[in-house]
Amino acid sequence: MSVIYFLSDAHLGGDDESIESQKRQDLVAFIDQLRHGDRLYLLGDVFDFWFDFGTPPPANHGPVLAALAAATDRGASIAFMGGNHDYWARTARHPGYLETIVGLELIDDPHTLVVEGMRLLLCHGDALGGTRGTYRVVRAVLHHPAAIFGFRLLGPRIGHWLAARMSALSRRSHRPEAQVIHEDRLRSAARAVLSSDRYDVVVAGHVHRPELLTTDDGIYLNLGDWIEHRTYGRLEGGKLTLEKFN
Ligand SMILES: [Mn+2]
Repeated sequence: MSVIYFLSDAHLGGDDESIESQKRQDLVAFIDQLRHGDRLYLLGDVFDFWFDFGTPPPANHGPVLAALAAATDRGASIAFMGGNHDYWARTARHPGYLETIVGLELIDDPHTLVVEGMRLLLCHGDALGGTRGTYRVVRAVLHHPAAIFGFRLLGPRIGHWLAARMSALSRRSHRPEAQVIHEDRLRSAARAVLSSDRYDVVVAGHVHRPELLTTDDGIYLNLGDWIEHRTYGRLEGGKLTLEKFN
């Protein structure tokens, strides 16, 4: 029987090599378990930065990309949703590397999935319930075709350098108090979606805190991350679980 998996927030390439090599190795082992007919939903920030410059991707992503390509070759299907760090899988008029070479299917955020009558809302989490304040503007700019076109012109060398600076800045601004606010906000947004009665399940990532919450209105699953927790979602026979890779 085929299984559906959900995973997000590995932030590949975002840490020191000592941490990265273990993250990669575990993720490759996880992907290698996918069988014909299985489906994997990558729900954002799998890469700490992904922008399709139309050139080969950074070499450190090689093992994971090869594992993903091998999985699609043996008949697993893999959907990729961009997060706030790796939204830019398609930066030109034509499909990019992840689609053409790796064989992933690009999906929008949010994405509706219906499995045996179960209605799931899949999202990364940074925009569920609407964006606010400065981030609303930043996200709109970063998703704008003109900005993407301009960034693509910078090329991979300058582009990756800039992205690494931005990523380091955003990491420094993650205070624990702010983290709890983000978690609460996302949970509230998910509960609002569930109470609307249009969905039975909301699956998100982004806040790096694994959580499986069952309410009268449905289920909220947060996938956690692949940095500290190595957690992922699993759906089989109508049963949704939060799993930990070991
Ligand atoms: Mn994120």
